[in-house]
Amino acid sequence: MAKRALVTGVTGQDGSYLAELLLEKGYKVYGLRRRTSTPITTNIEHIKNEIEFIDGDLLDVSSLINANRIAKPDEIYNLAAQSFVGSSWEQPLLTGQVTGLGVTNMLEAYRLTSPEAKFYQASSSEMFGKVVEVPQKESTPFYPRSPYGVAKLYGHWATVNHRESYDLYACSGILFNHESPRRGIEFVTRKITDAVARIKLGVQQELRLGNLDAKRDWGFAKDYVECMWLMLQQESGDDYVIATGETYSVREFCKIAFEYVGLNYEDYVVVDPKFFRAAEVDLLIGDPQKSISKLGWNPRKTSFEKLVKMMVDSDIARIEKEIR
Ligand code: NDP
Ligand code: GDR
Repeated sequence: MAKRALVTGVTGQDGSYLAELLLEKGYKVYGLRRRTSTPITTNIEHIKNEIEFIDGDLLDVSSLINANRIAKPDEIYNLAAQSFVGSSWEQPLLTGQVTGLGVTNMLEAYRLTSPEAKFYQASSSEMFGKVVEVPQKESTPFYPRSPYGVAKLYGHWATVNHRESYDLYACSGILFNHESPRRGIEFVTRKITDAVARIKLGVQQELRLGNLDAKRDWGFAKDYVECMWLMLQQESGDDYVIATGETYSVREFCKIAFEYVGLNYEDYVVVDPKFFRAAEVDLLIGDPQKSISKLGWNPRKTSFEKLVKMMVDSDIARIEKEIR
């Protein structure tokens, strides 16, 4: 019998790579999808006929119970969230409801409907926020610096608490930034590679960014979804930091991306205070030791430079088609 997985956030970057991975492994994949007036399914266009979609929203617990009843999942991956840190200051309540309380809605639907399933919660390195310890690991104290980070921390503890209260197999994956050609255009990496492509092709003149000195531990999303799956193949649920163990600044990302197409970032990047954050996370660098030793995961499959180049190549190909 094929295993059954329920994936929320299936239209997003991670949801699309995870759905691909699960389909490759022979799973029957159910994707929770919100109703929108103009659906954008670019990330899953190539596999949309293989996914069974169920309409639902993290804010509507009855839709989540319904999704569990239809999917009868062996594994549940809760990837849905208001995931953009920048927007979380503009929509703090929505972020709290979706990214925070939405997790409890999912956990309750899971507990009441499919308690035998294994549950994955998409937690975040943003929960570490202010630098307390370097590198950050599972035992590092949390100090979130945005409404998003605060909401994710609630979701993390809700997951741990459900595991401990009801003896459920629930995992919290504390994932550091991971990127890909499918990354949302508002995130800094994709904003940079999209701009590099447009500037190279002569359809954009400059790139306006905020804090160039912020440092992130950036990995490749396709490698990271493997870890989500691995977490649900163990004997019991646990929490894991997923990271590469390397950190680079936004400035370094720009330098490599522009240099790759023969340009100097200093000629095009303009610092615009409009993109500064009310509170910044200056430095993230994760310690992936536990995921290496317990899950057998390889954090160095895709190098930083390879990731940057892959994203630039993909944006150049896309924009060439657009302007042709
Ligand atoms: P995306 O922003 O690409 O995807 C978010 C997904 O959530 C989309 O499918 C979106 O649907 C869905 N969604 C948003 N609101 C709701 C809602 N109210 N009900 C149901 N679905 C909703 O995120 P990523 O793929 O990058 O990230 C996946 C998860 O991992 C997120 O929870 C994110 O916070 C977390 N995370 C991500 C990291 C990263 O570096 N990428 C690192 C650490 C954690 P729609 O298409 O309709 O908007
Ligand atoms: P982040 O990703 O906040 O780390 O959250 P983002 O790419 O938005 O920002 C990374 C860093 O770049 C700086 N920055 C800018 N950011 C954006 N978006 N736009 C700019 O113009 C810009 N200029 C500089 C930011 O200040 C920040 O320091 C991502 C999301 O995927 C979360 O959902 C996830 O939980 C975390 O990664 C881990």
